[in-house]
Amino acid sequence: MPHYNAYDSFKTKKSIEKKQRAKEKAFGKKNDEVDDFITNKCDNYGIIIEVRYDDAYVLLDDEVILAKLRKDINLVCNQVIFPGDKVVVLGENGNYTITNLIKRTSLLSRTKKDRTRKDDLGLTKSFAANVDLAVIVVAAKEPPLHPKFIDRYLMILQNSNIPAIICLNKCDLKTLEEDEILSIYRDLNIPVVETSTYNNIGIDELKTYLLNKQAIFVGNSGVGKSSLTNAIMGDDEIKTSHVGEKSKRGRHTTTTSKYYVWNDNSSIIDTPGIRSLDISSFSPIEIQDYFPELDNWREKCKYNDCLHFHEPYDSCIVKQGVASGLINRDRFESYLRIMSDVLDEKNYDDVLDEIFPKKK
Ligand SMILES: Nc1nc2c(ncn2[C@@H]2O[C@H](COP(=O)(O)OP(=O)(O)OP(=O)(O)O)[C@@H](O)[C@H]2O)c(=O)[nH]1
Ligand SMILES: [Mg+2]
Ligand SMILES: [Zn+2]
Repeated sequence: MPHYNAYDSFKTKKSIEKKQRAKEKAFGKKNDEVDDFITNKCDNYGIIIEVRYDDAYVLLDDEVILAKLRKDINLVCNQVIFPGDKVVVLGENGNYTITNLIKRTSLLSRTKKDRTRKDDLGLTKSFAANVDLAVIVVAAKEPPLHPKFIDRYLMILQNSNIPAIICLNKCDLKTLEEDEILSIYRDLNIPVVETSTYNNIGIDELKTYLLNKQAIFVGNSGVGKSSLTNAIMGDDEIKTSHVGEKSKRGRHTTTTSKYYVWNDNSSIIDTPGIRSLDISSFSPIEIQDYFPELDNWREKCKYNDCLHFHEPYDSCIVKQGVASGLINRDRFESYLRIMSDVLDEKNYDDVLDEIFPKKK
């Protein structure tokens, strides 16, 4: 049993609130003091490559420099700026300061949940800014392909107005089973590229999607995001999570997001495998907007605010559609999982049992 200490929790909550207030101070529109940190436009800017605790690597005029955050911001660097951010930098000879942040077009975040706490305080952590295209990387096998990861990413990305494509890596291990799963997404008009970094399959096709974009690779640990980044960069500079036969130094799993330029105007942000995405801002009723295949069904449910969750089977046409096989079961299962997270209820299995009663 994890130890639960109410005082600790109170302290954490206070410190989170304090950080949140500081953040609002840094970014909130109403605050005049530091409002000038975010600027609308500047022609001479650097791009954040990697952020550490209290400084960041910045790509400035073809050179990589290390810079600190302006003192009056009063927050650590990795709470304020993220790879892909455009910043104004002042200084020279190894002494550089990030004075301004150019207004972002997008910001991707995940929730870092502390599961040992009963109150389950969700801390939001961002990992990339100004993304034009997201590549949801999945593997045919190792780890196994499951729609639930793809669906969550699609939701977050669509909500942030970031176009997404799916890259099925390790296609050298693909079987019919994976083809069936991928067809769900092809039917939804989401581009799917199949790659193998081992056999150099699909890399050129993937590049056509990435050209002239600031792209991000997202997906679970071990699917091959860093291997793909290597394949596109054309070198072996990035460590991948392969356990070397001789060295046995362990997995080189990526721990922080990092920005790579592979062509004049094209870049990739390689990210660590992320499990929990921040879906706390979604309301239960809007979840189904991200499952367009439910569109023609949901309006026929008895209640017009039907969540297809607690409502009785007889009143819910969506549940009946899943039972008859006309709505894909895997996708509906992902919908239920997301719904149970948003509602903070863990009983989505009961809903599946209701649709597919177990034979006695
Ligand atoms: N069979 C096969 N294995 C691959 C392929 N591409 C990468 N791998 C292997 O998959 C493992 C994980 O690759 P990484 O590139 O480190 O995966 P990652 O997504 O960056 O993982 P994290 O950094 O932990 O998020 C390594 O052992 C690679 O050699 C492929 O096309 N086919
Ligand atoms: Mg990696
Ligand atoms: Zn319904």
